[in-house]
Amino acid sequence: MADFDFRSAVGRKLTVEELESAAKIMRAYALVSIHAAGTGHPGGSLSVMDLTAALFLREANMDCCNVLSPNRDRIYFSAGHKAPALYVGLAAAGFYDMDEVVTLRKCGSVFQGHPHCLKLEGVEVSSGSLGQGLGIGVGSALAAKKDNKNYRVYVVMGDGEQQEGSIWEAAMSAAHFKLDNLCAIVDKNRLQIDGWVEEVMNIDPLAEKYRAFGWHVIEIDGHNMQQIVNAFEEAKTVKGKPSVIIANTVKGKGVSFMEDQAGWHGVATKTREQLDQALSDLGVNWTKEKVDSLLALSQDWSKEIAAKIDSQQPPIPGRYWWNADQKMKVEMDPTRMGFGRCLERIGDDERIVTLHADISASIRITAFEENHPERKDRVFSVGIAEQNMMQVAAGLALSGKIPVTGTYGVFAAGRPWDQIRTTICYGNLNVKIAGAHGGISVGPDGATHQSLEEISLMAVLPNMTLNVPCDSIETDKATEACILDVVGPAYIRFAREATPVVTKPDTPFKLGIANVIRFRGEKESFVDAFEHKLSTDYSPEGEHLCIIACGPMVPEAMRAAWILKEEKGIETRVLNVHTIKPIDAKAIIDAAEQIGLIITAEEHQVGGFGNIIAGVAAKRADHSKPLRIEMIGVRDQFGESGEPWELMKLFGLTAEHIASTAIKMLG
Ligand SMILES: Cc1ncc(C[n+]2csc(CCOP(=O)(O)OP(=O)(O)O)c2C)c(N)n1
Repeated sequence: MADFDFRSAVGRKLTVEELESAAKIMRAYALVSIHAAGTGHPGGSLSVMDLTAALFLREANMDCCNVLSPNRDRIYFSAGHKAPALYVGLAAAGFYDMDEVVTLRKCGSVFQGHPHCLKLEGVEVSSGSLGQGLGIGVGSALAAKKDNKNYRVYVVMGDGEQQEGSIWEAAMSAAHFKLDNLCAIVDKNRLQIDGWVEEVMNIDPLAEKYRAFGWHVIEIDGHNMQQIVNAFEEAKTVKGKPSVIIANTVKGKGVSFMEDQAGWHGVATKTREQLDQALSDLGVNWTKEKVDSLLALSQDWSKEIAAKIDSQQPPIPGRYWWNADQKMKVEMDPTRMGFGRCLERIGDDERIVTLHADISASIRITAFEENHPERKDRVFSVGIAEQNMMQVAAGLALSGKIPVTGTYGVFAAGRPWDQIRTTICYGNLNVKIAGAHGGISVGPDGATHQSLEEISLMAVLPNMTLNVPCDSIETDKATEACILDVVGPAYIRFAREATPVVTKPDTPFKLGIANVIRFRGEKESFVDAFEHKLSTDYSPEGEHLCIIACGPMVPEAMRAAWILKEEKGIETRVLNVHTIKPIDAKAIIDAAEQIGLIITAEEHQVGGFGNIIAGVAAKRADHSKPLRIEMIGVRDQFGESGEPWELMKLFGLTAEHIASTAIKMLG
C-alpha cells in the first residue's frame, strides 16, 4: 500500500475508504514512535485510531492555519496516555509533519509522554490523570451555549477510565445542562492495565448507565469506519441532551500479537523484528529505509539533547558518576522492589489487606499475593478510583483491618487528598498509602506522572506518618515499620527508576530517627565506603557541611560527600531523614548548631522537604554559629519527559549540583 497523502487531505472531509487508509498509516507512525521512544502506550493508541482518524480528518471542524479559531470544534483527549493517537491525529490534520512525532517522549520534545497544551498547538488541554476530560468538555460546551457559538465538543475516554467517579459527576451535569453540543466517545476495548475491565471493576451495562444519566447513547463497532461516521452524524441531530458513542474496539487493534493483550497496554515493541512484524500486520509496506530513517531521526534527537544537557553540568573534574569508574560501584534497584519484598514477607498477618487501583504489578503491591494464592481473598481491586480506594480503606480500617493502598504518588496523594485528610487523618485511621513514582526520575511518562508534591501534601496532615526511604533495602524496613508498628495513617514514598542501593540489611533503621552517614574513604564498593549510624549514636566530628536528604537523594548526597572530600578535602555529614513525620528534630538542630551550613536535597518541588528542615533548624537554641541553608530540588516548575538520569541532570538534582553548591557556600 502506498503512503497516504495527508497533505492533500487537509481542509476536506475524507471518504470512508480514505479514512481507513489514513488510520493504517497513523497506526504505523504511532507504533514506530513508541518503538523509537522505547516506551509508551500502544494498546489504547491502536484501539482508538479509527475513531481518531474520523474525528480529525472528517468530523471535527478545525483549521491548522487558524489553530485557535474561536469557532473550532474542541477535541479533548481525556485518556492522555493515548497521546500517540492524538499526535498523529493532529499531524494528519496538517498541524505538523507526521515524521516529527518520532521524538515522542524524548527530553525537549513537544510530544510529551502525556499531552501538554502549552508545548504543542492543537492540544486543547493537558491530560494524563484519568477521569478529568468529561468535566472539561461540559465546561467548554456550556461556554459555547452561553456565547451562542455553534462549535461542538468531543471528549475521548477509555472504558477503564469510566471507573473514575468524576466521570459520573460530569455525566450528570452534561445532561442537567442539556448539552447537545457535547459528544463523548468511549473507546471500549474491554481491557485496562490490570486485565479485563469486567474483572477489575465492571462498568457494564455502560449504555444503560449513560441512558439513566440522561444521555443519548449510540453503540457501534469502533473499527467499522462507516458506523463511526454515521455515529458522529447521528450525534449532531440529537437535541436537548448530550450524546455518547460507545465504540466497541480491540486493544492493540491491527497487530496480531497485541490484540486483546493487557500486557501491551504500556510497553513498546522491544526488537526491530517485532516492530517489522507489527507494521506488516497493519498492512503497511514501508521500506526498511523508511523505518530506518524515522528511527534515526529519533536517535539523533536523543544524542543532541544528551550532549546539550551534559555540557550544562557543573564542572567537577573527576569522574564520579554511578558505576562509571571502579570506585563508584553500586547495585541499582528500584525502591518499589523493597516495598514488594516486605509485603510478601509480612503478608501472613491476617489483618493486612491490599487495595489495587489498576496500577498494581508495576508498584509491586502484587508481591503480597503472587506466591501466596491463599492471600488472594485479602486483595481488593477498586479499579481506577483512587478517591473510593481511600474510602474503602477507611472502612476496612474501621473494622480492624490494616489496609495497604497503592498507586502512583500523584494519584495516591493528590487525587484523594480530602479523603485522606478528613476521613483517614482526622479519624487517625490505620490506613497505609504507598505512593509510587515519586520524583522526576519517573522519566518518559512526563510531568503528569512525576509526583513532586507529596511531601508537602502529606507532611501538613496531623496524625500522618511520612516516610521517604533512601533505597530498596530501607524501603523494606520502612514499609514494615509503617504497617506493623505505626497505628494510624502512614504514607511511604518510593521511586520508579532503579536507584543505588546504599544501605545493607544490618544498617540501623529506626522510624523517626535520622541516620548520620559519613564517608570513610574509598572501598571496592560504594556502600562499604560509608558508615551509617543512628543520629542518637553519633558524636560530631567537626564537619564543614551537613547535607540533609531524603529518598534517592540520599545516595546523591553521599556521592557529593565523596566528591567534596576528594576534590576539596571538605568533610560532610550526610543526614538521611527518611522519616519526615515525626521528624528527628534533634539531629537537625544538632547539625544547625554544630555545623551551621546545611544543604537540603529532595527530588520534589524545592522546599517541600527543605522548608520543613529549615523550620526545625531555626529552633536551635545555640546561636553562636551563623546558620546558612541552601536547597536543592525542582525549582517551581513541572517536570517533563526524558530519560530518568538525563532529567536528574536537567533539573539539577545530582551529586554534582549538590557538591558545586557546597563549594560556592564554603567559598
Ligand atoms: C487518575 C489516574 N489513575 C491512574 C492512571 C494510570 N493509568 C493510565 S492508563 C490506565 C488504564 C486505563 O484504562 P482504559 O481507560 O481502559 O484505557 P485503555 O485500556 O484503552 O488504554 C491507568 C490506570 C492515570 N493515568 N490516572
